[in-house]
Amino acid sequence: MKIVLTGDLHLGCTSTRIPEEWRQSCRTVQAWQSLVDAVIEAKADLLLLSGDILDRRNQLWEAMGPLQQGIERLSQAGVRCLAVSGNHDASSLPDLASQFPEETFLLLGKDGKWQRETLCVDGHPVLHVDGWSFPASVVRNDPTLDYPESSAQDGIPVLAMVHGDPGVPDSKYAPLSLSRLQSLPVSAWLLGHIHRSAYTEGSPWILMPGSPHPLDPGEPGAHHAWVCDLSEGRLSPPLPFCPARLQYAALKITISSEETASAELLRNKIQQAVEEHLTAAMNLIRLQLNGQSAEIDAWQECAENLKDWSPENFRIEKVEFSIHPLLDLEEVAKAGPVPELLVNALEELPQDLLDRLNDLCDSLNRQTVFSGKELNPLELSDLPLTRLLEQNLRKTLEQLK
Ligand SMILES: [Mn+2]
Repeated sequence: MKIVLTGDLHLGCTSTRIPEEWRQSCRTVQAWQSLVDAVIEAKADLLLLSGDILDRRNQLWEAMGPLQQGIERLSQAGVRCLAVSGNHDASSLPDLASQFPEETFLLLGKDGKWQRETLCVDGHPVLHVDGWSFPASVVRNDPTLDYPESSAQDGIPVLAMVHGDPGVPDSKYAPLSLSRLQSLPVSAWLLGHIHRSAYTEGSPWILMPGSPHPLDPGEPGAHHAWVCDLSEGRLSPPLPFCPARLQYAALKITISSEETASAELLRNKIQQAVEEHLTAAMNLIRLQLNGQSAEIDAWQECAENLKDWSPENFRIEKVEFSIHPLLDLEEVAKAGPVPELLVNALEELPQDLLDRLNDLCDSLNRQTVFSGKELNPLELSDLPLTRLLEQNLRKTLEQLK
């Protein structure tokens, strides 16, 4: 049995900051239609949807039609859908589910009560799917606290689905704990809510599928659905399935001081980096240009021209220009006590300033918005303030020269 797993489609939304000519292909409704095609093509048996299928804020009624049509197409191809609702579709998904027979589309765990559906092949039970749905858009308790552990023990694999916020105990979107999830008697967990995917190996394995299509530059990297196999009573670990056509990406290009400023050279460097690192059909790039050069103005103009460049598979969304004038710091330091102080500060920021910046990092890392989102903790070099300081020090030194 082949099972496709996904969630957080947010049907009704369109990816932000994209060029007009990409708009049509960057609608989540379009991504859903591509996913339905891929599921049918792969001859999957089951599609599991882990909540926030519909977006509460965007084009809800326009999204309903394509969702219904997709479910019908899947049903005609013999693919059944099982879903749970999330904070965005706590009220809209039950409405949708009521329009379909349970053999076509089943919403599990309505009203916040765990529900089990047992799937059979040739009349024999092969898989239990347990699910819990958001009863309202805010849920402050961990839904797995009511998970009925006693019903699980009959040797048949159990795949459990729940939408929620792992590692954020005070979340208003169903706080979950990975260690509690792993302690429960199931074979695998399909979660939803966080748009960046995360896979935790083990028994049970835990999959946060991430959104199958990225929505804004805050969701960089590859996005896709997942697929796993059930054979001989075992669920295989999930693998990527149906890659998103769009990817938000950051790219760093370094200019060396020997290179003469040239639009063609810059474009070649970018093209090469895209070929090496980016695989999506459409890549929206935040470019960082680094290095030192005697031709700052010329490079600046080359960077400026990038916004009129429209290659087939990528666009430059934004350029962070960090090419600095060639500066002999040793020479500059000799000019007097103030330049010396500034050169020293550029090489190593004064300790009291570093301490204060580190405190700022710490306090940002303690905010719940960072913890539990599987983001790496912020470091000093991530702070725009640190970069700004360095840039300003450089500027001052350039003027002193
Ligand atoms: Mn959510």
